[in-house]
Parts: sequence; C-alpha cells; structure tokens
Amino acid sequence: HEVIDDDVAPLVLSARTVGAVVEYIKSGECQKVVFMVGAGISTSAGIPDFRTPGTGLYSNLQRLNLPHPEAVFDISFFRENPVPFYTLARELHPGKFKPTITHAFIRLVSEKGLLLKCFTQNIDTLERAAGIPAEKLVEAHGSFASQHCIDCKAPYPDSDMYTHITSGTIPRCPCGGLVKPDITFFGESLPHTFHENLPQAGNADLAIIMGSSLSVYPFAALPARCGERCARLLINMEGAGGIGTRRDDVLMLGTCDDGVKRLAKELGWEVELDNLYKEL
Ligand code: CNA
Repeated sequence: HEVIDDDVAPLVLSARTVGAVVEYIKSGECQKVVFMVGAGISTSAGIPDFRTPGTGLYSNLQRLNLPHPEAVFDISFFRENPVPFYTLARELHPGKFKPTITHAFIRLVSEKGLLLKCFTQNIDTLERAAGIPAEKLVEAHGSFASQHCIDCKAPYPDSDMYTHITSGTIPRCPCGGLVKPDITFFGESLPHTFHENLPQAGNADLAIIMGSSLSVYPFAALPARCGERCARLLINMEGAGGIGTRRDDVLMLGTCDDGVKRLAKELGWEVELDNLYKEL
C-alpha cells in the first residue's frame, strides 16, 4: 500500500491530523460516523486478540493440539472435535468481562446523535454491554448471545448453554447434534445483517477503524466501501488495511483507549466519557 503523498491535499479535512478530525466533528459537517472494530478494542478488558505475537490466542493454542490455530473456529474441524472450541469458550465467555473506555466512547458518539453504525468483528458482546443501541450495531461475526444445533438448527436454551460453557462440557441438542454459539466460523457465511448494512459504510462522513488487523474478509473490505468524501481514522497498535493511502486518511498509532481519550479531551467530551464509563 502506497501512503498518500504529503503534497496531495485532503478533500474534507483541513489536514491529515487528529486535530483536523476533531475540528471536522466540531464543525457539524460530520453527521454520520461509522465504526469498524475488532479484537483490539477488547484486549484492555482482558480478552486476548488473535494475532498479537505472544499474547494473542493464536500463539497460545498449542496446548489444544490443533492442526493449525484457525481450526478452533473452523466448522468442519468443530464437527469432528468440539473440545478445543469449548475449552477456549470457557476462558472467554461473556459475563466475565467489562466494556472498555473505547466501548464507552462508541456509546457516547451514539448519544451525541452521530452514530450511523458500529460494525464489529468481536463476539464478546461488550458493545451490547456498553449500551450501544441494537439497531446501530452490526455483529458481523455473530455473537455468544444465542446458540443453535448445527444439524437440526433448533435453538438451545441460554441457561443450559451457560452451564456447559462455564463447566467446559459439550452441549448437545436432543437430536444428538452439536450445539454451537451463533458466532461465524471459518467456512460459514456472515449473518444477513452484515450484508444488509454494507451500504451504510458508503454513507459515512467519518469512519473510525479501531483494534483490527483487517485481515479477515469480507469484513476487511469495509473501509474500501467508504466514499471519497469520507474521512477515515485508524486507531490501532499497527498500520492496517491500507488506511493512509487516501486523501482523508489519518493514522493514530497506539492503544484504542489512549486514542479515544485524546479524541474525547480535544472534543470537550472528557467528563461525559468518564461518567459514562464509570456507569458501565
Ligand atoms: P486480530 O487479527 O487479532 O487483530 C487485532 C489488532 O488489534 C492488531 O492489529 C493489534 O495490533 C491491535 N491491537 C491489539 N490490542 C490493541 C489495543 N489495546 N489498542 C489498539 N490496537 C490493538 O483481530 P481482528 O479483530 O482484526 O480479527 C478478526 C477476528 C478476531 C474476528 O473474527 C473476531 O471474532 C476475532 N476475535 C474476537 C475477539 C473478541 O470478541 N474480543 C477476541 C479475539 C478474536
């Protein structure tokens, strides 16, 4: 990916800086904000991401004896051997973790009337826990919030699922089929809501992409759907998805929590953000 030349002026921002993004939001010209987020917004809650070397789930899966790390989320492998997935699910199950200040920031943008959609790859349901309205949320890879039999597709009760997940045992449907949370595994199609909401990426005035290596498709193609007059801000530990190659791209390399705190401070939203976060 070629980074845009300094000589090329941005179209909607006054400069390719965080300050200019803040100015754009304050100007009132920016009315529709779309978030595109991944595992990096939840690492400070204690949930490891996939790919960070050393701490990511993929570096810590050897003990599960998988043919390759992605197999834990592969539907054909799950049919043969659901144990690794349920071992992991026990460690990662929702209810154990609290939303971060980054989740609170998305909620605040919603309360300001500026949130068009929040597309998330995360399955931890922390966006729901942060009170981001359901109609604004697109859980692109599903979530742990419901579950079905992979054979007869019958729903499975939440309370029974909770018992199995917390004890690390394998839930089975009365038909004998395996039960799986409604998270999208490799080899499965994404939920309808993802496809239905795709055009919203093209309607954004500002896209804030946070905590994702943008390596899982089709989600990773979302930022490319932003229109030419959409500013794109990446808040991430590392560069990702070619953000920085367009005229209105801004990079904020560092943690998501530090990034949103800085935005809130410069926007004059610091106290509101802190209060919202404390209530979660
Ligand atoms: P990933 O590929 O592991 O990438 C995470 C990205 O976030 C990397 O670029 C990191 O550098 C960056 N990062 C990590 N911590 C921070 C931080 N504190 N601040 C800023 N950046 C940080 O994960 P993706 O989400 O891109 O990959 C998509 C997968 C991961 C989806 O299918 C998810 O379902 C899956 N996943 C979800 C969770 C969760 O629900 N919390 C956890 C682990 C994996």
